[in-house]
Amino acid sequence: MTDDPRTWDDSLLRAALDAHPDLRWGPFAVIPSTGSTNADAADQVREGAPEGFAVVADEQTQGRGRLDRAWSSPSGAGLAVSLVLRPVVAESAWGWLPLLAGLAVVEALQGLGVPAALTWPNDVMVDGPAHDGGPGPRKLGGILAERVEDAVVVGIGINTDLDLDELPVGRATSTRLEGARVRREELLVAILDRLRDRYTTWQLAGGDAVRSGAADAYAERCLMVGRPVRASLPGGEVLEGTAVRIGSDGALVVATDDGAERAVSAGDVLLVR
Ligand code: BT5
Repeated sequence: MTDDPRTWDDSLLRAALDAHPDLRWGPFAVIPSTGSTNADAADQVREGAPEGFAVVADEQTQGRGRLDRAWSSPSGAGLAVSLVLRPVVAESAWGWLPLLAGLAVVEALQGLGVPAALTWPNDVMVDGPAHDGGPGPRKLGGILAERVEDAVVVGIGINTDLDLDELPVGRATSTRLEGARVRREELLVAILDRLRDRYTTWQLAGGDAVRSGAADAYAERCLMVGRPVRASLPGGEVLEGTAVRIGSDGALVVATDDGAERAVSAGDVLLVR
């Protein structure tokens, strides 16, 4: 075992997995460097990869964010993992998958002492101003869920050991900068543990996130609910109001000044201070 958190340690991963014999994730492909773990997992889906297959990389050279944005994954400084899911519930409910993943990540981080929270749809944040003094909240991680054939690839990126001078954008942060000592191998297993629980309960509820308890759990951890937000909608419209709740379909419900409620199911939403 190595003490250097930037050196991936398979024995730590194995020990963490052994401590959770019911986890039922895997097989795992752990690779030193790749373009994007989501792209790799998508290739594996096309080759018939089973539910639970996971690709983990120490470094990504072409990490992807949502809406064609880039995700920075310098070597050893973050967790980059993509999971293959083949849900058995109706496809109309699959929009919840990235939210379930975000919820599981936040629950795992909170369990490790990191004060993480969500902003809609699935940014993993820490409340408070940016390290450079600009507006927050600070971004610790993100989720990219992509449909590939009859599966969904859920990609999770979390900054663990990035230092101040390595932050890709002013609003970024890392578990280390938040004062927590988190090993990527253990964080991975903690996330897989929470995600298995949320995903199984959701499937047992037929994909109903309200009945499975995920919708309430998500809203409790969402920094936006009850606060003013500005949403940039796909057609170019900008909507301002107060986020009031998460809809049963996973949309963010925004109340505008005239008292009307609009469900935002796509686009970018920011907190307004
Ligand atoms: C996301 O996109 O937040 C989803 C990120 C998903 C990354 C994982 S890593 C494993 C898997 N394989 C992949 O190729 N991707 C997934 P989005 O909400 O679009 O945020 C992207 C924006 O966040 C960028 O435009 C930057 O402003 C900022 N950003 C980029 N890298 C960052 C980082 N490491 N930490 C914080 N912010 C970052």
